[in-house]
Amino acid sequence: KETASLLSHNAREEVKDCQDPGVSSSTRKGSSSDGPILAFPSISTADFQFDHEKASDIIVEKVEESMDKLGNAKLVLVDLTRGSKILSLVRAKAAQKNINPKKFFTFVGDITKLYSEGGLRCTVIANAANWRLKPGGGGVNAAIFNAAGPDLEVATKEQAKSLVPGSAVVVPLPSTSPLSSKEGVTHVIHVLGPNMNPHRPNCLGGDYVKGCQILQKAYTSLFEGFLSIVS
Ligand code: AR6
Repeated sequence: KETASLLSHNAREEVKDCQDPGVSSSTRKGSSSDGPILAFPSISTADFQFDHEKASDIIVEKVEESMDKLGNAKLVLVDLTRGSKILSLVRAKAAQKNINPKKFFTFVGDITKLYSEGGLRCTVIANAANWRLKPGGGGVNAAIFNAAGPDLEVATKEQAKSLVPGSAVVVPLPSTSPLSSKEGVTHVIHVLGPNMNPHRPNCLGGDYVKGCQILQKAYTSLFEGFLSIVS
């Protein structure tokens, strides 16, 4: 309960303190005049132990590549805590590259409660999935499957049985799911990133040449999946 209220507090603070000129108050309230938003976690950088410097370079590079295709849509990188290293790295690198803060920004909060606790309406959210597309396992995967209820598991099975590293699958979320009714989420995109953790399947054993290629492919698939929904 304490963690929940802390997260909620953080999310509200982010809204209140947000210096980012790109996040208009109507975006935060989820006004319909704003374009669709994809909220995504940093793929592979927690349980899968991918290097944060390398991951942040890839996130910024891939975001930059998609900028021209977004139209009025936006991308938001989300993490749970204000002290998130990946969020600070990405913020700094995106600013260096002059990435339009109206189209890409970072947000502190639980990706399953962005609207109810953070006031940010994101119709599409990404999941850092496992290859079996199974619920549980911890991290953002467990949080999203728990919040969405059994509807997400059923809907996921209709789209795919498994994922190869570097790929993504778009899953339309039934309106009966609490994540749809409470948070306004219409689609979940499962993404499988590279794994550097020897205790998880398909570990790359420190091969960052392969790892970076797979993470690049993962973000390309994620952003293409999002664009296929909104275009
Ligand atoms: N809201 C926002 N961000 C979150 C949340 C949340 N509720 N929970 C975690 N994060 P991880 P991976 C952030 O470990 O490294 C799973 O067990 C977290 O701080 O979820 O790709 C799967 O089943 C980090 O920045 O994913 C796979 O087996 C980011 O989400 C494996 O872990 C990703 O952390 C995937 O590992």
